[in-house]
Amino acid sequence: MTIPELTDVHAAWLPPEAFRAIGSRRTLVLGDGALAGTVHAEVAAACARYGGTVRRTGDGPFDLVLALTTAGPLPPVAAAVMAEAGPIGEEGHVLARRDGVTVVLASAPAGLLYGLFHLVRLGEPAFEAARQAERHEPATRRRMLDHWDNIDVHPVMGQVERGYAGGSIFWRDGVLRDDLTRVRAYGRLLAACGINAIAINNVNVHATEARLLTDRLGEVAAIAAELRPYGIRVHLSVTFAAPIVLGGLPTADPLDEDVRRWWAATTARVYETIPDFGGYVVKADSEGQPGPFAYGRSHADGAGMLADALAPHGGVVHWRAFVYNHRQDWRDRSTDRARAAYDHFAPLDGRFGDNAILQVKYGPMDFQPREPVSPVIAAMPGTRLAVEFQVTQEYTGQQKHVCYLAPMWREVLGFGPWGPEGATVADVATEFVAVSNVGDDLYWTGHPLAQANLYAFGRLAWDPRLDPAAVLDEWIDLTFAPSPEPLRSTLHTMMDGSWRTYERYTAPLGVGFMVRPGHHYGPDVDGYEYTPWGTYHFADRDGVGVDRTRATGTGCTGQYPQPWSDVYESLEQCPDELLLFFHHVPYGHVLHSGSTVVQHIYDTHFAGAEEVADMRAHWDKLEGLVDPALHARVKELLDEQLRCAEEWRDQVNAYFFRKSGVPDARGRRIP
Ligand code: GCW
Repeated sequence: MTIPELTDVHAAWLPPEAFRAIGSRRTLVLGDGALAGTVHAEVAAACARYGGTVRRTGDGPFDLVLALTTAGPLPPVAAAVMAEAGPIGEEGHVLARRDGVTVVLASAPAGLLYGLFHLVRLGEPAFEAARQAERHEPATRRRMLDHWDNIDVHPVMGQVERGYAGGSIFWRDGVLRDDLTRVRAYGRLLAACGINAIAINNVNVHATEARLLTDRLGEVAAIAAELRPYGIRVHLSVTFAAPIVLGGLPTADPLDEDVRRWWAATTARVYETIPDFGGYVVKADSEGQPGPFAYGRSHADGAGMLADALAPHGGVVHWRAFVYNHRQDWRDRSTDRARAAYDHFAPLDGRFGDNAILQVKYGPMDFQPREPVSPVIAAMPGTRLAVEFQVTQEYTGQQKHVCYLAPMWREVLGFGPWGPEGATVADVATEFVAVSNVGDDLYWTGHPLAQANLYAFGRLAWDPRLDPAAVLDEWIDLTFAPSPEPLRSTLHTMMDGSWRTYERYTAPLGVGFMVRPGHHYGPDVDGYEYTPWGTYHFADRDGVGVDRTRATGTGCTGQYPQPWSDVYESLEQCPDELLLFFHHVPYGHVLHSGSTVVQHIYDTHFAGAEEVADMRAHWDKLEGLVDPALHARVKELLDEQLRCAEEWRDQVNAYFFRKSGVPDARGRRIP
């Protein structure tokens, strides 16, 4: 196998330098099969560069042994580690160092691959002090990315819906790319942060892309072939109307026998072509996509039909819970979009089969920089849940702004406790999914620093307890290896708090949106206020916020388990950062912080824009320490981030000053 080694900026968190420690050692790779072959090829490529050696049999001396426990006979040092380690899960590995040899053991090939990348992350220290056997296992079986790529260029959305990094890495000019080297390199990057599944096309399935399921299946197979050596399975977004649009049937009713037969036969053909195919992703009855409601059927019926078609082949269906009325009347104060997913899905708990996974966005609205956790996550103990995050920065600066999202995701994953067992989101989720942020851009993600979000998502999906600040340092150390000071600490300072900075200069106190309609970039406080989309802030001359209480509002607080149901209901207990998500309050309302709502708005907006100016000043100091083209790209983007943050600051502050008539207590200029 050839390793798609990309150099410099293309290499993201796997630059050649990251392999120096391994590549300068004497290594034994023991084990058969394709993924063990990948491990061998990776080590061989590193050795070719750094002077080490790699063998697949024979006696030592070795500095590193990477072995499958089934490969036997193991060298004595590895056998000793194995005796100590006990059983190892399918994707896990055990790492130890004794008698001057570093040993990585796995019971299955994927574990060996993840063990290799663990060594890459550790670098030189993996070959220094002795180590007791440490076991590393992923928290969940599937760690998945959803691409919103189209084959064709959509007139409004472009080729990648909500994509900010150029065109698709899979398709170009309406056909599969001839050269899929970058797809292989992408798989390599993903494996190195723990991802093992991707859905390759948009959940809004248009006519051309629908055909990936049938006559264009060969393209899916070609992509799967590139990703397979890195342990990644391919999934496909399908349209619920496929039996009609592809099969020529008069209906897509999930209880209709012909429809069920069509899905069974079509799915069987998919598995004949791609035996390790992962399964389907479905957005149904959402934002205009077809679904079971048209036939008077439930979403459990719809998901069940696809789960049944996939079950004989070991596949799964990811069924999205993002179902709400996007044509609501803004005058109707009783309809609350935040309630919709719970209202639709909680009553169906227990009705999704074992291979149906309900995919729930982390918040009840839509990927805002600050939302409470979706109440669906706590409400469906009898259902397998995937929590969906958005790595692509639709609402968080569109990869023009530095916004390191892992601290937000970590808060969501650790949210709780609720119930007698004190559960958290990470405890109840079966898996984690995120919308990808890559495209054919030179740096993969448009903003070079946005690579950190992709990396961090993979790492948190592997281990939701990781500290986002430590993950950030890992990413910096790999990407900018050997990351000398002041590069390392400056990047850390710029990025670690950047999500909170973004929150400060955009919509205040959890109220959300206030973005320009359609493309969602930049401020427009009333942009969505009188629209059918269900995303309102209800500001008037006296106050702002959405009353979602049981006492006087939409009752959304009642969807939460205790203690959160009461915490959110109570004006006194509701955390400041979510105040306007749950309550409508006067501008003079005093927050826990001691500030009034309106003064908080002014203060945070001035502070947020200032923090961006600081970020830019930090970056200027790194000139000469990073690749000049990369430096220039980030510098240009920071100029835009500052321009945009000032625009947000001035629009939001002016809006609330004009509504409330309350001057800034510190007398700063509000336009
Ligand atoms: O956030 C919204 C986006 C849509 C997207 C939708 C979804 C793919 O604005 O572009 O459609 O969410 O998650 O389905």
